[in-house]
Amino acid sequence: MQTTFVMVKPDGVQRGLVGDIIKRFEQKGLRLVGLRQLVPSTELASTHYAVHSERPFYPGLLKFITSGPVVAMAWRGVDAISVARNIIGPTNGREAGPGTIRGDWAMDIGHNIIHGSDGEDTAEFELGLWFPEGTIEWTRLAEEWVYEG
Ligand code: DAT
Ligand code: MG
Repeated sequence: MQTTFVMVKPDGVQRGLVGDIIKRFEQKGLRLVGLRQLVPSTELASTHYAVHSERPFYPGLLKFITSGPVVAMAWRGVDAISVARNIIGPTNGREAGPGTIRGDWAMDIGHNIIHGSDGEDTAEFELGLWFPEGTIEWTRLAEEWVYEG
């Protein structure tokens, strides 16, 4: 079991996609273990994206992420990190395939609707950053039907 960090970015919130996005993760069989809406501070956004701090798009990325409310989520499941990345699709919405969130709803690289952790270390770092009080422990009974044995 892994827990991954997923965030609907300001464009996804403004475009009214939060419900449809949650539905995709929920119906896939992942378990929602954290959910909060907030307008990220520059400090939070810059820590989250620190790995990109030297990139030319970084100032614009920070301005975008702090421009309005985001919806931060924690999703748990077997291989949840790669499963979530597959649901999300590649960075550039124009290149993302149909059926993925970015493929269905995004037309740009920056305005690409959603973020998902890209590995175990980043997931741990991002979950600690956005959910400092931790995630929710609960049993989703449907997992008896989602997973075999
Ligand atoms: P991903 O979000 O698919 O993990 P990433 O980690 O490489 O992509 O980049 C983080 C975010 O930065 C990405 O979602 C959008 C923005 N970004 C990346 N490359 C960009 C570029 N060439 N121009 C503008 N924004 C970019
Ligand atoms: Mg990334």
